[in-house]
Amino acid sequence: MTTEKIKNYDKIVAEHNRLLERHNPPTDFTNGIYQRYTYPIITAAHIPIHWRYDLNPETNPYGLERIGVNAAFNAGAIKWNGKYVLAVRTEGWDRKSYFAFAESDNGIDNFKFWDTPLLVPQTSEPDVNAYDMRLTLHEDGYVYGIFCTERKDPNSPKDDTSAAIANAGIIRSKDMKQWERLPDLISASKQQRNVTIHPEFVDGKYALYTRPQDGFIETGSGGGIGLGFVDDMAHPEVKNEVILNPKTYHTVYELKNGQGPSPIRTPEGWLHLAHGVRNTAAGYRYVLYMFMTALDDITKVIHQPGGYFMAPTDEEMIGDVGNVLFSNGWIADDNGKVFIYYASSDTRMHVATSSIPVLLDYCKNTPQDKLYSNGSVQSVIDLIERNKGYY
Ligand code: M1P
Repeated sequence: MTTEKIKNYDKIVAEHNRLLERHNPPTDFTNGIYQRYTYPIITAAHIPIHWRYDLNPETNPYGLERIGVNAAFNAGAIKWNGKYVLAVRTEGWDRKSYFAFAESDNGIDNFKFWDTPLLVPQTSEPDVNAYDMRLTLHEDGYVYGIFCTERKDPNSPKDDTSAAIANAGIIRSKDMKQWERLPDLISASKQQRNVTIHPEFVDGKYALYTRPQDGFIETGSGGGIGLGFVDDMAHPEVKNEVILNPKTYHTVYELKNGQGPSPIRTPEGWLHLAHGVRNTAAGYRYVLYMFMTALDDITKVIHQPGGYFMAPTDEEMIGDVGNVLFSNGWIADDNGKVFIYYASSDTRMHVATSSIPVLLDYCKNTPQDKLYSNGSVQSVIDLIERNKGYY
């Protein structure tokens, strides 16, 4: 062990420790539905120093950061060995994303990264970019990590250097250390993103939430959040894909939507968290919304509150891709507390907390989107009527 240090080492370490050890109190305000927290839980600056700096003063005499991280966001989540574990989308200065696991004892702060980032086993066609992993413990005993694998479109014109194809890459593990790569998803759609697995078998089959899309960005005729069934995850071909939750004119999911993490089972139905996208003069706006499906028929939406569940506020609106909230991870504890892990503006990770009873109340009793302005006004008038005598 050498005592020689690179330039500014002590300062870099002190700042890093301050971030990692920072207590994250709840914000003063809550709307009753969820509680936000004061600080982002993971940012690019949380990534271990020895993943970024050459710490040998001989080979790094000026103390330069060698492999910089641009953003840490869109994390999958799972409770594992009593810890809150996130699979963080870590995006380097080179724009490539990879997965890095970080864990916390309380799910709110003090997230620490595991020793090394995950080297994902490859198929015969390497992932050019890999991101947005959903982590799901399935009743078959495996933890599935389903992520977006992106590759250049081989059929694009030669001078088009950005046309890409997105599909679902799949890995699974029984110990979260050794991962087996399965073939990529086979589906009727040209592209897929935001795919995750239902945690239970349905009539003996695996069920996958999908998001068929025509183009890399535009979903086109891909009508919303899909659901399809797979006989064997070692041959993941989705059959009978149906649209479970369509994109809809003049809603917060007008342009496109996507399932977030896998749904949570409750006594009254499956709780779903999703993102909805609409277009604006300032670009796309991504918000989170919720819906519920029936326990005895997961193709049936039984409740869908109108509007968004969470939208970007304050600092959350600013980042690499502004005005975006995105979630692909949540954890429900046995006591009913729910940790919602969400990213803002493709830049950083946050947590919000709620509970199963509160989220059920929110889903069941928030008025639906009636799809007309007068319908929205009617919902307000109905509430005013019911409130008479209370104000
Ligand atoms: O930039 C916002 C999000 O865009 C994509 O999501 P979707 O396919 O639903 O539009 C993803 O690239 C996601 O990672 C990103 O956060």
